[in-house]
Amino acid sequence: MRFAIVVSEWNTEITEALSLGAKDTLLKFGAAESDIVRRNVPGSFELTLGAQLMAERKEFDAIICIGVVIQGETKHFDFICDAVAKGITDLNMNYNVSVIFGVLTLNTMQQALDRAGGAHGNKGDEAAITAIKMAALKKELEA
Ligand code: RBF
Repeated sequence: MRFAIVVSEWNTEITEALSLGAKDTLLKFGAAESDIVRRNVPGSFELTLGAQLMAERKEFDAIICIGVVIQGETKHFDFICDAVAKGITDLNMNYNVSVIFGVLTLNTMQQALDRAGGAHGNKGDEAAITAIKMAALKKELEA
C-alpha cells in the first residue's frame, strides 16, 4: 500500500510529532519507507488542496492530513476548522479514496501536547491506523 501524508506547518512542533507518529505506525504495520510520501502545506486551511493534489495522482491507497488548530481570540478557528472538515469530507466522496482527518482542534497548546505523544497518546498513530483500515476496506470491496 502507498500512503501520502500532508502536514500543516502551523504549530509545527505538534504537527511534526503527529506526522512522525503516523509515519512510524505505517512502518510498524509493514509499509515501506518508499511507499510513504510526505509534503508540507503552510496551514490547516491548505490541507484540502494539498490532499487533492495527492488524490489526483491516483497512486495512494489513503491520504493522511495532519494539522493543529488552536482557538485564538478571533473567529479564524471556526472558519479554518469548518473549511478543512468540509474540504476533507468532499475529497473522500469526490476522489473515492480515504482522506484522513488528522486535524486537532483545541482550546490550548497543552491539549495539543497531550495528544502529540503526551498524556493522551499520539493522534498521528490513530490517523495512520485509520488510514490502513480504510485502505484495506477499499481494496476488499473493490476486488
Ligand atoms: N493554521 C493552522 O493550521 N492552525 C491555526 O491555529 C491557525 N490559526 C490561524 C489564525 C489566524 C488569525 C490566521 C490568519 C491564520 C491561521 N492559520 C492557522 C493559517 C491558516 O490555516 C491558513 O494557512 C491561512 O489562513 C492562509 O490561507
